[in-house]
Amino acid sequence: MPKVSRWRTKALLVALFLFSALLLIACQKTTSTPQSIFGGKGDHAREIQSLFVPIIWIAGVVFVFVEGLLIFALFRFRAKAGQAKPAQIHGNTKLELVWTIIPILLLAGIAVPTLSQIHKFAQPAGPGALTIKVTAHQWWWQFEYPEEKIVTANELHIPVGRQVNVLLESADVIHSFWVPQLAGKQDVIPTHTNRRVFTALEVGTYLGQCAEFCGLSHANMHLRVMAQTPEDYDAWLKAQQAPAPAPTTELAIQGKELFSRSACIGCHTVESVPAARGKIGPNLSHIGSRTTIAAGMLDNTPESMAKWLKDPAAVKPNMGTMPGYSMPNMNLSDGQINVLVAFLESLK
Ligand code: HEC
Ligand SMILES: [Cu+2]
Repeated sequence: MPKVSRWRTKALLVALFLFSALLLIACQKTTSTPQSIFGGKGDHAREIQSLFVPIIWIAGVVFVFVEGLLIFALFRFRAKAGQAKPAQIHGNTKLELVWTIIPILLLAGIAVPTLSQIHKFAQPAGPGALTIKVTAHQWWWQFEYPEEKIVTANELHIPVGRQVNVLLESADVIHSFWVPQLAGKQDVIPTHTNRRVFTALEVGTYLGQCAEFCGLSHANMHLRVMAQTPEDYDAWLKAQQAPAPAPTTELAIQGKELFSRSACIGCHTVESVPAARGKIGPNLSHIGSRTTIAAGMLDNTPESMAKWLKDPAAVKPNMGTMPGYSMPNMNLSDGQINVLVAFLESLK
């Protein structure tokens, strides 16, 4: 084979490989992509999709048309050996008008619905909305329900069909609140309250993620939204408002005793322990009722709770970069961890 055509074959193979890789990425099932923006289960996410789909079609048609013309011209009008200089053309008013007016129409067609959506979603929540104050921390989320008087972390419970009015604040740097299946991204900025108003339309657990790089454990700053039927939500709310049941097992009783006189209370609030009113870490009043710990990094099991207490930085890297704000390694013995885990898991 001549050198040039061998090189061409290789280039073609590489291009084919990249193209099929791209194509195959699209073959994932939506169940394995819980953070997909498609097939949204919230009003805001659906509205975004209803904008995205027509725009991607318009952009796709323009792309294929323009690239097609380009490739056609490249081959059709290629200079040939011995060819005379072709005719030189300067300006064509008709053509220029056409290729100015068509993009104006296309862009206007995109801008009008986009701007009206932006306006619509900037509106304050309607009456009867559930207000939740979200405070983003490096690297976890606090959820405060001011009217219901509860504080929890990392797992946001909301009733389906009721508008939620999420007020976003940051305790440190810029974060971004994003639950793709429910609503679009919203930046969370220190010293400023942002708002994201949306309604979950179907019962389910929706994964979210901080979407603005906020430090070295940014990728470990997950959240979950549990959209529940109004009845299930009310039951959850009642349980959160009530004090956690007093520990009954010997281990858990010892754990409560140890917790009450440890540094834990300087950083964590537990309603049933009067001395524990710390605000630096997540509120642990009902930590036993959460499905995950450490902002969604671990399932909430006694084993993973023990792992966390043994060395938080081994679970969530770079915790130690902010002494006083992140959970330190408390150098606990296995016995101490054992009783603390029993106590924490009893806080249903
Ligand atoms: C200097 C403050 C500080 C101290 C002391 C501290 N913690 Fe923490 N703790 C935190 C912070 C901050 C987090 C959140 C870390 C993250 O997820 O990024 C946390 C997270 C946790 C979590 C996971 C909570 C959740 O919602 O995922 C548990 C459980 C916990 N701490 C228990 C304890 C116990 C028990 C002690 C005492 C032995 C203790 N902490 C001492 C600051 C502290
Ligand atoms: Cu982040």
